[in-house]
Amino acid sequence: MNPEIALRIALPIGTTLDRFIQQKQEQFPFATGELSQLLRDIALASKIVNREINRAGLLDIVGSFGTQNVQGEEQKKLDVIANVRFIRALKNGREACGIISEEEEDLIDTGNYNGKYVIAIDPLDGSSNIDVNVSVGTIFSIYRRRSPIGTEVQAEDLLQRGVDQVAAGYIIYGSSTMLVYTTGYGVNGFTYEPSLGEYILSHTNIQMPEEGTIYSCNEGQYHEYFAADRAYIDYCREQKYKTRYIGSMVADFHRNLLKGGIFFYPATQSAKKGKLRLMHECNAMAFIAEQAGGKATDGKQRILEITPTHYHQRTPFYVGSKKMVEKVEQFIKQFAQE
Ligand code: AHM
Ligand code: MG
Repeated sequence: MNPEIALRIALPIGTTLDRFIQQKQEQFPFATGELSQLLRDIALASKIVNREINRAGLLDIVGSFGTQNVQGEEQKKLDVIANVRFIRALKNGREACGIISEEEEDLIDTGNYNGKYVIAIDPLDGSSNIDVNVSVGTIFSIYRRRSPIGTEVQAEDLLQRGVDQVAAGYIIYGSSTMLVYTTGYGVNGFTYEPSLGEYILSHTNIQMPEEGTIYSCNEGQYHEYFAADRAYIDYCREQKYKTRYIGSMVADFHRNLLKGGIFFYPATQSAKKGKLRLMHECNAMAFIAEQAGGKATDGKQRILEITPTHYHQRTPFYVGSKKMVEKVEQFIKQFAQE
């Protein structure tokens, strides 16, 4: 037999995401399967979005949709497509009673009053990169609802702190497509195998290096940043760290998660709360970072302990290797005292 074929047959395909979720569920005696189903619904929607992204150049789906989202930002056609796909999958899956999306102003009542969970989602993060074939992502957080099962979803169901997430994850549509998630018991990554239509376990129990040499921020904003952030950037330059900034947080975060590094989007002179959304973007990344041994703060406070007051709340965000985040916090503390 051709040795290459023999090798291919000999190698097992590996654990599929479905099988992995099922195995994990079996470890919890009282788990009833709803959370597992929810994760499967998200994975299914991501496969459809992945297909659309892969064909983006061939279809008339690059460019602007001609509308703005709730933050007044231009919506790309793929933003709208991804939003529809995820919301539809979550509604049809029947496990989520409410959803907040970065693309929608209000809380979406799915009508699934018996659903135990609520979701915060950024359906397509970094979408300004889509027209130029650069990686984009989806970010999601899952919470247990607070209002009684069988009733309408309430704002209080969503306005929970990040520490209350029961699961969070992201999908990176990159050189390969990966789904990375945590349920609070470590972080695992699955790579999409397009010919099988399956996510296969490829990165088990991901650990973020404690220290790193990559810093990711929009350095073009240097003069817009406050003194502490500028001083930290100066420090990174002195250390001869590598600067890497894709402009898609999921991609920047994913690289730093695997290689070690820090991503930050601080407050600026004109945007005192920064740009990134606590509920749709930062909480999920903070949960994953902490589960992988990393750290996430707004410069002063742990991201996961911030109590949100509105769905589209923004926050300065520093996330990555523990020691790097601690270093930037030192600068922030020092400059606050001066
Ligand atoms: P988006 O959700 O509208 O795509 O914005 C979030 C993105 C992040 O992925 C990325 O890190 C950041 O915006 C880039 O912003 P900037 O161009 O200001 O550096
Ligand atoms: Mg976003």
